[in-house]
Amino acid sequence: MYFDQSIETLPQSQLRQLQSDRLKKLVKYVYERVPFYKNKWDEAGIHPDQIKGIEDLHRLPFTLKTDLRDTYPFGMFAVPMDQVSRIHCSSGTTGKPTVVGYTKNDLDLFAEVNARSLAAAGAKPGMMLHNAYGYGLFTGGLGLHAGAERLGMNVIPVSGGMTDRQLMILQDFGPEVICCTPSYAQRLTEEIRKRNIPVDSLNLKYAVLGAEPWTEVIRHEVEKGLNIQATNIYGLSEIIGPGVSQEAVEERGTGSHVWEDHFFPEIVNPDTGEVLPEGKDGVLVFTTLTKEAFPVIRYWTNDICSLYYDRDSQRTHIKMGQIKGRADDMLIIRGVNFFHTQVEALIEDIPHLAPHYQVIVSREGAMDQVEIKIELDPDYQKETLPAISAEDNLSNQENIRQLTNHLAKKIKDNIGITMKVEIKPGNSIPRSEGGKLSRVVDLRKGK
Ligand code: DLL
Repeated sequence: MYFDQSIETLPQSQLRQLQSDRLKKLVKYVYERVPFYKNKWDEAGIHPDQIKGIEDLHRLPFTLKTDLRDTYPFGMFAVPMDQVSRIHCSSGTTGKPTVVGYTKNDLDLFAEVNARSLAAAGAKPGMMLHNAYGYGLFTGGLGLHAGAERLGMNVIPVSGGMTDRQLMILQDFGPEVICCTPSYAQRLTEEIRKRNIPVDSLNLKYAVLGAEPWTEVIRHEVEKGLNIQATNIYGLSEIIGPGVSQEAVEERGTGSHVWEDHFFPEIVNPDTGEVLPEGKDGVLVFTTLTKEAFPVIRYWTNDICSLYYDRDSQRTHIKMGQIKGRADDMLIIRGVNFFHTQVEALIEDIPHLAPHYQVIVSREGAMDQVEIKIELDPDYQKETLPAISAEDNLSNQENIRQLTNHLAKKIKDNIGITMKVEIKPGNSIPRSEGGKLSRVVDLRKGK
């Protein structure tokens, strides 16, 4: 379903014109209002008058996370503080956060793009949304909340955590739609199974999952376990929060439409910054075309993915593939680059493993070592492997040994790195407590 059919299906030539008109206004706006841009562009010898349309965007310098840090907390704001209606922060566990601001119009836009996203995910006016994204400085809770209200839904502002209460609400209130991180959807799926809650007793139909990387493996697990259709929502605080792009429910697995009338995406080569063509993997870069309080020009997200036009889709907006990971989370092991999502994707057709895993990186001498700890599928464990322990009978140990070797070989063949694999019993790997789950533990000193 569309929230705004005319804009979501706008012919690409008209979309381009709209983007060009918006960009021309934007470059003047930030040049006059944000000293950071004026200084940087003056230094680079580029003036807003030289930007005649969206095709000139590549001439402008990138904006980096460090630029936002250097101007902490409000140095990148383009309006005086009395015109700022709200502040959010980017997630991040160490150091100072990145602070972002919204005018009244920005909040309106935030609601609109999230309403579009929810509608594309299957939600309809009158449906109830169980919103399990965190409320607070994190943009997830309030962003989807506003979107749901704009669409005409009834929102339950559950926020993250307190799983018992979440399960009670899911059973008693009967929401049709849930939004949360994919790892928390896994957690709920697992709790529902463990507590023998019949999935038919829930009324859920759709899940809108994002804020961390995930693959088809988790989609299959939660779709099956909750009897729903799950789509991807992507966004980041620096651009607006959730609602930068969204997968359409009928096109699951083919990428997420970027709402490019407001957020113009580019994919660039991580080393040279050169703009890459459709379909190539690189760093995702965004320019906000309509934001007032915190506009950003060519913001280097550090997220790695590709962009392409899906000519089979009714929606004309460009699609981005699933995020493989963040460039700064990319592990380089003995000269080979990899993201934890690559390991996750490999267990797709190994039926006895569950997508609960951890990647542990350590250094022995001069060598980096990677260990994958992954859990057995609980059903498999119950039926054929009552316990995995030293006292286990040999055939069980032999099963596990074969499974371990199989996964290690698959990893070596597909990723090109020898990793140690350890298969663990159920419930031994940390679960999401409600928010983003970190699946990589890097024990290397000073990295
Ligand atoms: O995570 C905004 C959000 C909230 C998105 C709710 C979706 C749903 P930040 O905390 O600023 O904002 O973190 C942004 O999270 O640069 C990506 O690395 C990652 N990320 C967000 N969505 C996805 C996704 C929110 N669907 C950072 N897939 C981004 C993979 C994602 N990674």
